[in-house]
Amino acid sequence: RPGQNHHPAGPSTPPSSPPTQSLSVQRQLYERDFPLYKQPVEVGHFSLDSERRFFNDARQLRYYVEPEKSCPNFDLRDGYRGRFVKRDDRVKEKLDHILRWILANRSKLQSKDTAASSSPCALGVDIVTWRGHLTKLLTTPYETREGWLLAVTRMGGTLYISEVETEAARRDRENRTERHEEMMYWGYKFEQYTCADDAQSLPDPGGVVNTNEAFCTVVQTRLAEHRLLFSGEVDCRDKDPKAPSPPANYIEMKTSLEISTPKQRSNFYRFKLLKWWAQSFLPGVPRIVAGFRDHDGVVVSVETYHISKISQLIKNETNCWKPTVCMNFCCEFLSFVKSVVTEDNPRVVHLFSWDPHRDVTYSIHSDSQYSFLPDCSDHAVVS
Ligand code: 0WD
Ligand code: CA
Repeated sequence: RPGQNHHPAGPSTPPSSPPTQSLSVQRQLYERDFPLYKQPVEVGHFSLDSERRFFNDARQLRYYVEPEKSCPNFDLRDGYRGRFVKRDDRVKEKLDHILRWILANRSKLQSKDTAASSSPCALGVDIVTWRGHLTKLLTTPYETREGWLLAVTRMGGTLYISEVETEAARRDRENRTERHEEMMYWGYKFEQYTCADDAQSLPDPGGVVNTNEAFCTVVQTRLAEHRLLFSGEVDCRDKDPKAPSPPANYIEMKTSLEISTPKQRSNFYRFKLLKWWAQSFLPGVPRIVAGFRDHDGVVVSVETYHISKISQLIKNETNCWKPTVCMNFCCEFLSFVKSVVTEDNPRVVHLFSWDPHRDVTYSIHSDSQYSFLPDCSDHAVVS
């Protein structure tokens, strides 16, 4: 392969030299001090209704209601046939909802200095993306099974990052077993058992589960020199009116197989808690409520995990993941992207590609199937 490797933490590249061609994912390269990660600030939110329509408000935000018993016996299979409307996951929405939110809330973004000065960056942020895409970057140094494709376009000085489904992921999606399809429902059903529509009411386990519905927070933060704006789906909030302001009052709901052997416990810490930690740490969601279920989809216990305590929890685990490796890799990837994607053009996509046990590489595409931003002459796309 031509070109050199982008060296993390190496001497900084002079601005005139050509960008490097690849980025290494090896963990030991990222074992250094934790990078600066500013406390994420919620700058807005939006809702998607039962028909996946966008609303610039919090109508889909739900309220957590603690289960009556520590062993609640929730039946997660209930309603799978008959009271379930599943989002069409063949439809790729790319960044469309975030772009709509930005159009409706531009004024909240332009910070005083960018609005007044001649900053080359119109939005005042370097990176716009989904939280889920950043989660994939954080977990990459520890991922051994699934690769990813991330499309990147520079427009108005800001880099937009949108995932492209890999061939392997498409095959997996098209060949899911009936059992797997049903198990994907269980997580949503658990939310229905524990979340109410307002602070005064109770959950309604007899209602319909509709996975088109979503409440998404939009947060701003900074990872080292990278100013980030991203959105992530939030399951519910603390119903106490005295709870802290968002995102500190948000709660992430999860389900997992009950842990009955040391092997299961170790796998849970090494693999599942990594994904849970990365996903909630990014937007500053402080708590996860986990429902542990048996093989028949019955929740046998409920436990709360505080994100700030997870790194302590895993410290005694051998061969475990390190938060600093996750954050340093993500930071280095964003620097790599910035050095590569210099052309400011909504029609140009740099497609970054990674497969387990390989380096990150990229290819360049103009006016291709990968384009995901509206052209200036094409306002219809997001209006
Ligand atoms: O363009 C894309 N490739 C995707 C866009 C893939 C996945 C989601 N989305 C959009 C959807 O609009 C969704 O509402 O992003 C939103 C969620 O974004 P996120 O928070 O950045 O995604 P992530 O952190 O991966 O998932 C958060 C939750 C999931 O909760 P669990 O506990 O399972 O991690 O969002 C839900 C799911 O409840 N979710 C989805 N909902 C609808 N369609 C999808 C999906 N494809 N993926 C995850
Ligand atoms: Ca969840």
